[in-house]
Amino acid sequence: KKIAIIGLPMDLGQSRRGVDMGPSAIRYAGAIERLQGLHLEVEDLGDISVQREAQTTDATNLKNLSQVVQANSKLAEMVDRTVTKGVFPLVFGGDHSIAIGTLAGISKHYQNLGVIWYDAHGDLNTEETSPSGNIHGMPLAASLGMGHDSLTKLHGYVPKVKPENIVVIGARSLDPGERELIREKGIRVYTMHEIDRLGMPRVMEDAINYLKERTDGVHLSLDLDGLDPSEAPGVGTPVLGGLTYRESHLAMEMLAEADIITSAEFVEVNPILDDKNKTASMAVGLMGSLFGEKLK
Ligand code: DIR
Ligand code: MN
Ligand code: MN
Ligand code: MN
Repeated sequence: KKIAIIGLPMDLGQSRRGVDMGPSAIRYAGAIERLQGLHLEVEDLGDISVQREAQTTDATNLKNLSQVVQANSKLAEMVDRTVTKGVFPLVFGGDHSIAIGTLAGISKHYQNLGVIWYDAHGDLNTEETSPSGNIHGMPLAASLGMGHDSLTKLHGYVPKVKPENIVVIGARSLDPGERELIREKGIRVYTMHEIDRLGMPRVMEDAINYLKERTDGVHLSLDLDGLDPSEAPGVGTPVLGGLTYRESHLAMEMLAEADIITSAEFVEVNPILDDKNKTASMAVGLMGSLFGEKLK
């Protein structure tokens, strides 16, 4: 398997600075060496440049919209080219707004792209429902074709994913508009409640079977705030009561065994808020499992 790493040092999709250093932190934690150790061919395509002038304050409830769109358009191009070459795109964020670009680059290559959204949040807000105006709370909605045109139409087609091809895992902080959308669209969500009740093995088994039935490729979008902040403190919007490292590690191993993941991204690592790069190390550990460490 050939993997291309693409970094997007974006922090304008949310309000705390520092997550733009995520790609460096993840590389510094040994991501490339870890994957090479699994005898994978890894090419690091470097970081995409982000326009960094003063924040825009326009009339919409969308902070830094033009910068977010510009960087995501470049990301979509790069990811698209990567998939065209038959290479696995592995994207390092950056805040979660970058999933808009990743999915835009990937989805056109599939009939039914599946998405696993591993996150404390649903990221299903639009500018109408968002309590914050932060675009990192909107990428999954945008990919469904909901929200501002410049987000939904990115890379020239709408939508990027169908609601029935999405599985959210680890949710424990959902805004009212997000809950409504989940109900309305019938999106499959395993909240912390289901994970507590059923356990991670059963949840992943269910999720994998569900996606296997209906998709021809699966993108893993892993927000490190899905993990509990006691273990992964380097994130901008920590929420108590999250997934443990062990549960997450198992989830990645089960994905590796099922062999369904065709692209991935690791987002929201903020080294300024972290404890000795622990959160980036956790991301790298999860990547190792995702790419089959246990199976080698
Ligand atoms: C909140 C937080 N739902 C918002 N979202 C976050 O601003 O829309 N997503 N932190 O990862
Ligand atoms: Mn997120
Ligand atoms: Mn989150
Ligand atoms: Mn293990």
